[in-house]
Amino acid sequence: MVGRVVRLLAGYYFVQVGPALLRCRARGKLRLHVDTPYVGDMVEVTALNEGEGVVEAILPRRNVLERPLVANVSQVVVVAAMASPEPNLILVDRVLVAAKILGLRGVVFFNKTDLCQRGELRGMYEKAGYSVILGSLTCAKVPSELLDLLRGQTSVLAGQSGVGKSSLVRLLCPRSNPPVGEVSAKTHHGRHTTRHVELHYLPDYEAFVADTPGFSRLDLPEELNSLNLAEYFPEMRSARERCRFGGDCRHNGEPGCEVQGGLLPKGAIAWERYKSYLAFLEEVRLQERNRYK
Ligand SMILES: Nc1nc2c(ncn2[C@@H]2O[C@H](COP(=O)(O)OP(=O)(O)OP(=O)(O)O)[C@@H](O)[C@H]2O)c(=O)[nH]1
Ligand SMILES: [Mg+2]
Ligand SMILES: [Zn+2]
Repeated sequence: MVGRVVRLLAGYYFVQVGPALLRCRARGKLRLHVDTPYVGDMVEVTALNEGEGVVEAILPRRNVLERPLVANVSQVVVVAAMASPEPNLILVDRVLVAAKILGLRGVVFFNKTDLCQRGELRGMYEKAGYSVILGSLTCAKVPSELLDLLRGQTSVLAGQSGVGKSSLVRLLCPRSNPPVGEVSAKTHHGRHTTRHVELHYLPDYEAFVADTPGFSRLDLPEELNSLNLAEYFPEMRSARERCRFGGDCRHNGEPGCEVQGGLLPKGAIAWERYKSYLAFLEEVRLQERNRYK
């Protein structure tokens, strides 16, 4: 039968097969191959007795996320807080660009609306074509729109430390009990509490969710260059045909640029997003310069 690896622990692979969780060893011949199962892998298993089993084979992977190492991911849910910690929008945009390059759907969840309301953030990301949810987990309820977006998906939660990723997993999956950290009053950062990667199974939604440790920096993917960067900002794509220099326009001061002359003044692109774009453009240009030196 086929199941999904949800956790690696002490040399065992925990495999979800329907409602059952099997504790498995990998078949000897599998271990001799270079490939060992990853969290997220679909695997062929043989059940033994008492919740034990053997992993016989790994089915082909649709994709592999490297950090954290998870196979067969379908979407990234970027979690940010309205306050405590202050939302780092450039970091949100970095994660969205990285997700887009991997072909993953991006969702943005702004948590902690009990502390601060910034309604403009919704429009800013919706214009860019992303699903956006605003909510607060303090009421111990996961926003229903977020539940709808998780349904049937394998989602990786990503974002700064202290924004509420583990709190979300704990509400989604009360039995899993991931560590939830206190936000330090001094730095407004959560303590880095989440370390290993694990898929939490939500049977009611046929969904899997992975928590990840918070981070505050993320390198841009190497596939980016100054000419393809705008393709990963969905709201800028339409400019390509309209800029005077077409696909050669970097949307940064060129004459007849549709981004600066049309989309920005019309409000079709948010200034904050364009600021992220310019910051990434600068970074990518530096990389290009170093590469061709
Ligand atoms: N005010 C408020 N606090 C929240 C909300 N959601 C979570 N918190 C608190 O924020 C703190 C950090 O939450 P965590 O879930 O540990 O954050 P995390 O994103 O998992 O952090 P790392 O594991 O460090 O990456 C905890 O004290 C939570 O109780 C919310 O909606 N409002
Ligand atoms: Mg956490
Ligand atoms: Zn342009």
